[in-house]
Amino acid sequence: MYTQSFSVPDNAGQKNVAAVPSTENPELMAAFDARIDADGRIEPQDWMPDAYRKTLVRQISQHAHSEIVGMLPEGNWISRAPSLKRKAILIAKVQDEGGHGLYLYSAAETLGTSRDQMLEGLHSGKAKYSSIFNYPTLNWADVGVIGWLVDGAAIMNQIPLCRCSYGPYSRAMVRVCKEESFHQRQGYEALLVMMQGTEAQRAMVQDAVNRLWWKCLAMFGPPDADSPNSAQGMRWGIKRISNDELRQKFVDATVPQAKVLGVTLPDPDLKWNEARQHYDYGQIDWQEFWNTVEGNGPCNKERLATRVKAHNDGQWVRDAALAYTRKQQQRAQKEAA
Ligand code: BYC
Repeated sequence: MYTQSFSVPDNAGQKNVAAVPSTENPELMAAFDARIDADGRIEPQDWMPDAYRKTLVRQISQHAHSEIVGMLPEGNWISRAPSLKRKAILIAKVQDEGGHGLYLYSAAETLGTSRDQMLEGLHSGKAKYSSIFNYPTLNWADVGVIGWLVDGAAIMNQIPLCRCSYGPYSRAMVRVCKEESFHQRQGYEALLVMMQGTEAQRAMVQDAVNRLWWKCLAMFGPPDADSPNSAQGMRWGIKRISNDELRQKFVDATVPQAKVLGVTLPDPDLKWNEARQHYDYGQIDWQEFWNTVEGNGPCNKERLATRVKAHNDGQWVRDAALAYTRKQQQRAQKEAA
């Protein structure tokens, strides 16, 4: 449904933002700007302005946190999956999300920020993670809808990141997108099966779509006009397509999928606009979005408490691994002496 071939022009969005005036070394800055303008890649050993480094650490670590916290709403359903097949698929998917978090933390570490610093940001509530994971998963159809719509929105946003100017992030995203594509398909297939089932199953699917549709549209971030980071992110080739353009692409791709599935998207204003060659859609509740991003959504506290507990419960594993490494080093030193 979404593929790696999703086409992104080389310099989409970069042209209309001037380079930031900088107090950094002008020669290094000029070389950096020239590489960005030529759509080159920046690697960890390359010089980069502090603000570029900070933006990347912010975005990549938040992305990593989203993958890790994103394991929780679906993880809740592993023990209640309706069949062995669905359980095996769900375990594999949730495990993939954990893997995505690890690649992304590793990519962010190449920028000089430690995993401990990033986790401290998450656990103290300072760092953000995707708003979508602060809503409950009330029935089995939610798991299918997360695959279809949440992973679908994630792929739409993440395929352009495979062309991000920072090498380690862009390379991590290639594998992440391939796996997200499987996640999206498994969710859609699970829903297709439910829609061919009983009236009660069809009602569950519709209920899940009704609850999650608007939250998925908000995943793309605030409207372009209210997005403080977009212009600079585009200029630096981190973001390639704006929040609103990606949201529109997602709506356009999803409407025909909803028709095939036989569900209604809960938006009376959703209709094809012949002049724009896009679907028009209604107003997103941005106040509700910001309230959730600021920590006051229905599950924010529960999600963070679960993550902090898992981290604390795993302390003995980290202690044991460090003790083992120390023992190995001491043995090597003794042998060398
Ligand atoms: N939720 O200026 P803007 C997944 C924040 S996980 C929370 O537009 P930017 C999956 C934003 O951070 C998918 N916060 O920012 C896993 C910024 O605050 P700060 C996660 C949001 O960075 C498991 C402020 O609002 N994907 O796929 O230019 C199971 C202003 O926004 C959100 C990624 O993380 C939000 N929805 O653009 C299933 C992709 N939106 O940082 C699936 C990588 C915005 O200034 N990230 N904010 O304090 C990105 O592409 C960009 O960071 C965003 C935001 C498009 C999200």
